[in-house]
Amino acid sequence: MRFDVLTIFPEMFSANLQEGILGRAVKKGIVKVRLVNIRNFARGAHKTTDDRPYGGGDGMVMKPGPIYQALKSVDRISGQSLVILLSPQGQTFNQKTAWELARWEQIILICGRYEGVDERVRLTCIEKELSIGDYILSGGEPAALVIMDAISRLIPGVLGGERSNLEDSFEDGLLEYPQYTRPKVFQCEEVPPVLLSGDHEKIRLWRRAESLKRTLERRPDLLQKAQLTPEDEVILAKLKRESGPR
Ligand code: 4GX
Repeated sequence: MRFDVLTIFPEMFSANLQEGILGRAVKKGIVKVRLVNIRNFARGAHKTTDDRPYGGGDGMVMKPGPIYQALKSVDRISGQSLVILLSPQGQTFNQKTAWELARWEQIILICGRYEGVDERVRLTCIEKELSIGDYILSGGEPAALVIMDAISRLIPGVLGGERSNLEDSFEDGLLEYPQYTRPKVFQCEEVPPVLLSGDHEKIRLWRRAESLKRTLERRPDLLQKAQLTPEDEVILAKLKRESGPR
């Protein structure tokens, strides 16, 4: 997977691209990230990337020229690259979107600042517009990092000894069960005895029930789309009887 990130703040990416799972994937060369500074494609002595909006009003708008030229400087893998604009007006990014995007060989992410980008960038350059959620960021950079992180985890070889994607929250549409490690007692709270029992089938059932319980309590909306087995339905019916009516 190759990411080309167009930004006026390339320095915002260094720590995230050097540390953790994403950092390791970059070091291994499984994920390649090229940062393109939009300012390098701005003209004039001041190298301005923004300007006042036609029609008046507060704030500034990113000029189309520098973004267009920056995009032209990126060599695209033909038929296998997708240009994405990060913006609150995009389709909301989720795990399903991450799997869809993981199939592309090259993803070009455009990070806007200020009040946004000139509409003609959208019209002529953008193939997909994504939002990472309903809140306002100061720029698309954190959103680009979120998207690169979520996609990279799905590329074969990126998760080494770590747990597989299939075990992860959301991959079966449910929230994760609670995790415990040593010590056995912490702040008077004990580890559930089942986890010390060594009975792997009992542990599996307990964890599944906890996942279903959490999802029912915190994100009942997820249960509509979750992949539930007949065993899950039995557990869920019991949980609903215990908590539900009253
Ligand atoms: N998920 N922002 C982008 C400027 C902007 C506006 C419109 C392009 C078009 C955001 C989000 C987000 C704030 C990043 C506005 N650029 N991006 N910026 N939520 O809030 O992705």
